[in-house]
Amino acid sequence: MQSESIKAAKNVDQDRLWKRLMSMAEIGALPNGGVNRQALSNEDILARQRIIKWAKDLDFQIETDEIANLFIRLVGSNTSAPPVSTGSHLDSQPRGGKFDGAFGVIGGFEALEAIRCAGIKPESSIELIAWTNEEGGRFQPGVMGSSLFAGDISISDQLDVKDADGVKLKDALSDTLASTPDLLLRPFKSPMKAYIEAHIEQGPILEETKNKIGVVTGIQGLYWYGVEIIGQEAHAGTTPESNRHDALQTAISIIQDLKQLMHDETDTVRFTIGKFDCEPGSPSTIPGRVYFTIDFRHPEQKVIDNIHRKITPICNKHAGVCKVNVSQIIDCPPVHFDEDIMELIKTAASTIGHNHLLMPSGAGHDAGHISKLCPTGMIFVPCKGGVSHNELESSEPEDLVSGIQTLTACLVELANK
Ligand code: HGY
Ligand code: MN
Ligand code: MN
Repeated sequence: MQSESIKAAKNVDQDRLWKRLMSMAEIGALPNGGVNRQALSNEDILARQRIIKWAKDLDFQIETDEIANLFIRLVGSNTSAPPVSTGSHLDSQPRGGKFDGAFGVIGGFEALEAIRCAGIKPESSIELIAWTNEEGGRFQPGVMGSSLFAGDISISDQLDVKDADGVKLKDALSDTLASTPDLLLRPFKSPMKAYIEAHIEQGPILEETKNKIGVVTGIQGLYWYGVEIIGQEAHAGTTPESNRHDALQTAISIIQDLKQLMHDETDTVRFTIGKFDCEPGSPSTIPGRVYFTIDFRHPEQKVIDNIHRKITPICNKHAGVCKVNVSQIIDCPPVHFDEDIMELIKTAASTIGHNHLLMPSGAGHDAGHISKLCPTGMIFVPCKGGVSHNELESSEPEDLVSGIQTLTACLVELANK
């Protein structure tokens, strides 16, 4: 590893990193210590404006694109070479933690500042990206900004998606873009030399094995579906069973059958029904409409395919007098990260003195889509008890800084290669 890479890593400042993370956590702060900073919301806009101000203070170059992904660049000596990139997301779950996504964005920003403080002008530029709508809590699908950037989905299919209040994505998006009027727009799929994302593990393995750094081998397959059941609203007191088109009872039969399908002795399948709407939601009206999401994950494509092909038939089997519509929202096959990038992360961690562990990611990440465009990897750091997507999510400053030291060394090594 070049001395410049290590010199840059040594300039990573733990207090500066922590202060910026806590400053970002003020935006959308919740009473129990978490954040609600959902995609393209006012809180998301404030978060973008805050990091843009920090970037302008350091003369970094800033650009955006038509889904409001944010690009913050430390310009290298060879401005025509594609940048080495890092990034993650600023949007959160409705009751998310301070570190999911924000650590990778603020940590990437710290890497740029540390390189600048070290007086290093890398050969290729080094770029931080804040991807729009990774979580997909407000507007489905998730990993929207990175999948649009990678060309895996088209923006025209997203613009009319509505949130729970009926706000269309295109309206929230135009407000967000209007909040950064002076930024140049760049096209999707702009070239990248390599991409490394830093993220909290969101699981207990690093903490349990007392490792500082997770060298991520890949991401398990992640599939989302939306199931809509249309029955008929009717009076709870006067409608006999034989006349009921009860959307909720149909949903219950479907979900019980899905639970059977997803049952796995090895406890490897991850099956979640996270969003469940039942209308009109009044005690004495028979539910006329139910909408719920299916999130299932597994590391092996053949298991995924076997489950995937059975989901719609199960839903149709229980439809009865109701109408059932099944739509696929996300289909992210398992991802394997670049071997050379993994080797580089291992070398950087060892050289700096952080023990490390090769491990897969149970959570989905923007790096999954970016891995189709360039050599990609991820760096994990421990989080307390592996708790995430929960206000109690927490991580130690010493662990966070170890991850960013490792990231910084990798970015400079790649930029000077
Ligand atoms: O759902 C996920 O895996 C990611 O944390 N959004
Ligand atoms: Mn995340
Ligand atoms: Mn998340």
